[in-house]
Amino acid sequence: MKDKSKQLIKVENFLEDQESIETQGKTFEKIMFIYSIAIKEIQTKLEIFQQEYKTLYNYELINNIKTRIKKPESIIEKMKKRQYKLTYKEMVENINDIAGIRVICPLKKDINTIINLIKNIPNLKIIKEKDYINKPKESGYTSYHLILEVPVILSQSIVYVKVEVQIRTMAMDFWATLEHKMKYKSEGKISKKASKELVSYAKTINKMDNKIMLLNQ
Ligand code: 0O2
Repeated sequence: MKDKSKQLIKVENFLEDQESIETQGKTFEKIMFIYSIAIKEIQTKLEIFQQEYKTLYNYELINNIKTRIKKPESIIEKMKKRQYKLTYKEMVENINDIAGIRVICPLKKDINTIINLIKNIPNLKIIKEKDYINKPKESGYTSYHLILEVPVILSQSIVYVKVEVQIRTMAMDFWATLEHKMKYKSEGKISKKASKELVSYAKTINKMDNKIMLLNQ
């Protein structure tokens, strides 16, 4: 039976309308607490799929699951870049990857299996999908992104928050991790020559992913 006493709310309504994010006080802690529960919920479900495939089907569907909450400095930087007002309301409405989960799998075909498993989790809403596998980013970046709306069940209310899930193969992850490090070290400015090389390595990795998948079949 449904618990009708629980109020359904979006995380936006949990906040003082115009409070500034830069103070990073109690409100920040409260919001991040809710995001961290949403991460735990999805992480647990993914770990169950991972174990299920291993135990029942003797198949390694997922190698690794990584989670993170975006650092306040990175949130503020992203908001400034996009010219949002630095309020919590703007933050939760517009920044989709405050809570992030990365799922790494062995083969390209596993990505679709994982997407379907996530889509079939009850009570989750998919609010955005980005297929950077069929349409890689200009940088060469490949991955599949799902932005989920996750209900976080608290004692007095159910709060909906967004979680970004990035799904990619080990090879894609190898490229993305190194490229991210290179960009981070050079504060986002890498030479044209290096960018071109990175795009070509991404293409090589994609070819390798396709070949390895065929080899496995
Ligand atoms: P970090 O450090 O990983 O958190 P949106 O508001 O969702 O429409 P957004 O957030 O720009 O737009 O989404 P996008 O570009 O689809 O995905 C953002 C995240 O994807 C990034 O988060 C990276 O994790 C990853 N990503 C996107 N493009 C690249 C890329 O070219 N190289 C690498 N290595 N990763 C990429 P952050 O906040 O940039 O970084």
